[in-house]
Amino acid sequence: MVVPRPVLTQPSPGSPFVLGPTARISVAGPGADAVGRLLSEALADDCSRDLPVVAEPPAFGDIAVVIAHGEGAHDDGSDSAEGYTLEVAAEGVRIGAATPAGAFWGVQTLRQLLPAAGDGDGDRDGLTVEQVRIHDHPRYAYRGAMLDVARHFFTPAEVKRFIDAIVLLKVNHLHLHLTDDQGWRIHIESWPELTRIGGSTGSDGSRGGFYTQDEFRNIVAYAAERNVTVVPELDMPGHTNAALASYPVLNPDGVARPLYTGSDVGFSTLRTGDAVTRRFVRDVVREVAALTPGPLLHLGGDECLSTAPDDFVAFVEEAAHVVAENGKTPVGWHEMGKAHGLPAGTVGQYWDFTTPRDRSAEYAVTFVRGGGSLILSPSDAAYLDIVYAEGDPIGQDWTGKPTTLRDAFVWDPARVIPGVGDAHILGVEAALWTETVGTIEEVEEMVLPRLAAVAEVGWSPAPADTEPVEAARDLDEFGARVARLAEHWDATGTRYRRVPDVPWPEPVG
Ligand code: TNX
Repeated sequence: MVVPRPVLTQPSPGSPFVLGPTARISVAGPGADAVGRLLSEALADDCSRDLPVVAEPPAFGDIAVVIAHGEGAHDDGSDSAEGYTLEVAAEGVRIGAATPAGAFWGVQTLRQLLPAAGDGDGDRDGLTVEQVRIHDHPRYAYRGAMLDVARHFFTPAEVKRFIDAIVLLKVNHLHLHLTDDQGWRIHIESWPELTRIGGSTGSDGSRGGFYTQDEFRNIVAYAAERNVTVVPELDMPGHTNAALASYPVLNPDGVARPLYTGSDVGFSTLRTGDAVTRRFVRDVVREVAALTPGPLLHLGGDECLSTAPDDFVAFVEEAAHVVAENGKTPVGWHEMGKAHGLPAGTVGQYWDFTTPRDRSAEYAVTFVRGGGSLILSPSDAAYLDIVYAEGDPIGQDWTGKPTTLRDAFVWDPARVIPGVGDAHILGVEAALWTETVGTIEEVEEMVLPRLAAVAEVGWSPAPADTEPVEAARDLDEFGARVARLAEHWDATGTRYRRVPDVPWPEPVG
């Protein structure tokens, strides 16, 4: 009963494992101690248990976390970077992995197998897990969730809460959409007005805010401890009204724009081809690259309806080279594939529908031709700001129809863009845009449970080539597993939407 569904689950008969009062977490191998401590914290949240972490061999009833070569769960005995094995027996639980990342995902699986029991009023003696042997590793190296902190700002504490929610689903990238028309959210020492002015408000006149560089580093570190890589996005040359309001010189006519709190897109553009704009791009990319240990830096490039087509191509090519010169791999929304002079290896993020329209597939293929790969975020499946149902008070409906749990679940990344299979797909990402989403509770309710579906699409094995995707993804079976997740969401006070198609547990409280 795990989400995402593991590669191999072999239940066996026999007495279950009981998490008894003297249970400990026994750790061995490089990095196991930190993973053990995260497991201990998680069990405190999930089921109000306080397990000590010890660097001693496991005794009867303990949970062992072992990190060593050969534990990485590949069928041929080689190590998968994020793979793990989980063995549950009456004597104890053993999580084996070749890396801390793999062990951490094994921990998430164990959390899901254990019954969650809220604030200590649950049945503490009844924490049992049936015997099972799980072998697991991801289909894609990149499973992402995007949070738009530009439209509505979310504090560092709220972003951490979001990270806590995504890791339970083995999502390993947090894409932060840091800049847009409505706000600039990362402090830039060399251009301080970006946050002083451009960070002062947000969609619907909301509170505004920004991360200092220390706060941003702290978010990155919190994520890294949990095997989540932060992908910062500086969206340009469109979606830049907040920057244009902060510095007159960045505007095509040299006149500062007023701050913007509405929901239109496509109306703003930097003054492309200008020396000051070039310096601006070099400065913001350099500072953000320096704050980012991860390999990817996202330049946006979407919906640049106010930039002349030739200027757009010249601008994104130059900006992407600046990213590469700063040691990062550029990422761009698929429109950036209009440019054929991007640095080799530039990653594209596809956001058109699961059935491509217009020229979106052609633009996406540009990245593959250039030696790069693709992240798939089809907006009719993976845009989690789209309403669940007609008439919802929160969410957008521009895709033409609501995105149900089924829509988020029943699609396959290798069947979206003709000619683009797994060899050219880096992974999948669910995106939460926040024009209409103002609080972290609303964020959670838009994301859960649909993120569980996208996470499973990104982690679990591909359907057989011959199998229609509708047959491969059994919504009833998935819904039963999602219902178990709700126990964890209830126990940790995480909000979710009680969509149809899921046999939800009785509401608590
Ligand atoms: C499209 S798709 C956008 C965002 C909006 C979102 C709303 C893409 C890369 N950009 O600017 O927030 O739709 O659903």
